[in-house]
Amino acid sequence: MQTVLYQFPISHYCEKARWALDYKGVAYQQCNLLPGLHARKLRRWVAGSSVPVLAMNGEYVQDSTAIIDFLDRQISTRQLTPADSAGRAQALQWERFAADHIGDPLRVYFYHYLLQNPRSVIDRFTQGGPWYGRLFYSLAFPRVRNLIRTGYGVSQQSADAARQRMEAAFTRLEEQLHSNDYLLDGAFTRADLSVGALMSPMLTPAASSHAAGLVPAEITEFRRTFRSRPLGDWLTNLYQRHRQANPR
Ligand SMILES: N[C@@H](CCC(=O)N[C@@H](CS)C(=O)NCC(=O)O)C(=O)O
Repeated sequence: MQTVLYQFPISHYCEKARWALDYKGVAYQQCNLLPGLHARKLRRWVAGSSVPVLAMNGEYVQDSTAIIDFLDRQISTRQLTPADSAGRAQALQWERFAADHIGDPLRVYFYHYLLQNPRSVIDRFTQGGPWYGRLFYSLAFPRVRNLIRTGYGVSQQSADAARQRMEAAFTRLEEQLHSNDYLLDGAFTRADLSVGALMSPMLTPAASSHAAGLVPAEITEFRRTFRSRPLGDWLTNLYQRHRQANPR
């Protein structure tokens, strides 16, 4: 069985799984699914509809946290989970913190602004996916947009609250890091990987493969503010030191 990561390229939870796979040196293929059609493909293997889902060694593993657990069990080198139980508990606590205080609110904030410009979302949703992606969204985008807004509770009010929640989390992380490189005692762990991956949309350059005009002004301003913080430097350094793409 070939190792395959079923994913959305836009998803920061999928970036968490990609980073873990690359860090472990696993050779894998990415299978990009179209948000809105993805659940049909996944339901033959897993119970829920969320990505990432990893197919490896005869198993289908859903959820980025479960994927890191699985990789640490399968591959003994470059452990991402601390060996001692106290360290493990702390790492998992930071991983949950990253999801609750960054991953989920960041998605609300970004979608609130991105969904106002269908082209910017469709470009991201169809990147590296099936040939019929654009055709699908030319018909189904309004419905998919409603599902996203309802599913994640996206509104101006929730976007404002999400930004406040993230800014409080950035402060909390800066307090924890102080001048250290890592969240836990001097070593890179899944705590750093999780926080780093879920903050990765803050680093995406405004003018990469997408036209700069397609990044809403609110997101550009949020990224600029973030990058001027100590945490912005920490994230850039973390990516430089620990996020080598697996040469494939
Ligand atoms: N707890 C999950 C969260 C993953 C998640 O929220 N994935 C989103 C994309 S960012 C998704 O698949 N949404 C579509 C769905 O749930 O059907 C994890 O860590 O993998």
